[in-house]
Amino acid sequence: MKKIIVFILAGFFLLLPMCNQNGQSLPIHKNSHQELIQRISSADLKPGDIMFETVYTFFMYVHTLMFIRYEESNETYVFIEAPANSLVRYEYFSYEEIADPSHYTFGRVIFASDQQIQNAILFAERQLGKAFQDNFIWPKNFNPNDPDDMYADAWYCSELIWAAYYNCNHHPDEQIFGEGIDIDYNYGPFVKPRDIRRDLSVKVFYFEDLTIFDKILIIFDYLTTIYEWFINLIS
Ligand SMILES: [Ca+2]
Ligand SMILES: [Ca+2]
Repeated sequence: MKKIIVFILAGFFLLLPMCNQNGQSLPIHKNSHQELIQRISSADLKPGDIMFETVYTFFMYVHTLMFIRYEESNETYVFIEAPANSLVRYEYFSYEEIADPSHYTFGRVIFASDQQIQNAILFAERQLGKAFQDNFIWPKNFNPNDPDDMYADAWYCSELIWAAYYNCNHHPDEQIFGEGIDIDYNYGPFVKPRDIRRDLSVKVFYFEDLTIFDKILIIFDYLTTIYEWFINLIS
């Protein structure tokens, strides 16, 4: 056990300098084999991008929202979310709010075509006004019409975003669901915000300089990815 702790701490201190201050060039991230993590401006934000809400004190991603559009008239960024204890709705942010470390982590589904992104947005919009799924141990489901699932037409935050992309091959009017882009990193019955952030289809970027907490999160992700790879190798 001591050796494991020493290894983790050594990895932490060796890898920390690899995170630079401007949010670019983070070769330790699991997505780094695709493209390096970038810092971008709000002008580069695209509809369909995913915003991750973070609680730093617990190093946790607690919420995901889909960016829909920017409203110039009131300088507002419009998102769709399935928030706890509320209906699926639009939510509105200022630049200062999305540039805050609690919100500045974004993901883009890099393998999605413009048509697929449009379908994902349309699917999310069709869920507006639907109920929040407060049962987190109930298996995720992309089909809102599934007669065998009492929570099929209710959503928790990351389930909604995942389903939107998993249904992105068809316009919602076609009522054909599934077999789109699966952005649940580890599959299984649940899709947590972190599962989406870690998925290889999702390129992560930031609006502002990385805080020390983000650096720790990235290093933690890196170490757990190595651990999971090792377990897969020997099992
Ligand atoms: Ca559901
Ligand atoms: Ca999962």
